[in-house]
Amino acid sequence: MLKIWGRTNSVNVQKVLWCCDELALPYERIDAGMQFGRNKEPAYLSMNPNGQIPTIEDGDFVLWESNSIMRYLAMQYGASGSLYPQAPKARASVDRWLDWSLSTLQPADKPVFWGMVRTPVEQRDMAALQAAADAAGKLWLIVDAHLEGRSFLEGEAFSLADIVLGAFCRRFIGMDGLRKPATPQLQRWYESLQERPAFQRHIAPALS
Ligand SMILES: N[C@@H](CCC(=O)N[C@@H](CS)C(=O)NCC(=O)O)C(=O)O
Repeated sequence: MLKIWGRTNSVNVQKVLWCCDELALPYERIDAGMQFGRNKEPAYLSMNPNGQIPTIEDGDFVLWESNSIMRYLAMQYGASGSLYPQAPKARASVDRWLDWSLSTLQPADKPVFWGMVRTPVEQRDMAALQAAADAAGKLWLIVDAHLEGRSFLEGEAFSLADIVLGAFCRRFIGMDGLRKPATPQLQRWYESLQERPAFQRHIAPALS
């Protein structure tokens, strides 16, 4: 059975778990990272020299980088579905959101998430956090505009792009205490994601 290494409060692990559920793919998950350790041990480093989570083992095939893992799972176990479409333009359109999440969105999300969720209240620099939230908000306005007239990020079919951005959006829309721009299309899309059992199971739980 597919093995997934990583703690459930990591957004990059959550994306992979959500993907597995959309594919109805059974897996065994092993806690690793932060308080669980394991990811700096030699056995883990031999699978993933970055010492980061997630890592998967599918038989003797080992893979790290969450977006690459999702692409692999969708190709291997869901090739006929919409998660990772085969037509070049449709696939490239999904890919750009996956790349954008790594290059642009996650770096903007990280200071807000760590500051608001993993920093004690009395140590929070709220002015800096609001500035970081404003920078992230500008990115979400791009997504909001793109969603106009679309049910999902790439049209009428749910894809890996919705998983990746949906997991990060939970941290943006679902986080109180900071001012955010109005994003009506994003809100409408996010509400549709909240109806999905995999979202409720892996993404909705409290941020930690
Ligand atoms: N680009 C990598 C990033 C992996 C990453 O940053 N993982 C974090 C958790 S989200 C990690 O391993 N943190 C160290 C730890 O949990 O001990 C991916 O998408 O898989």
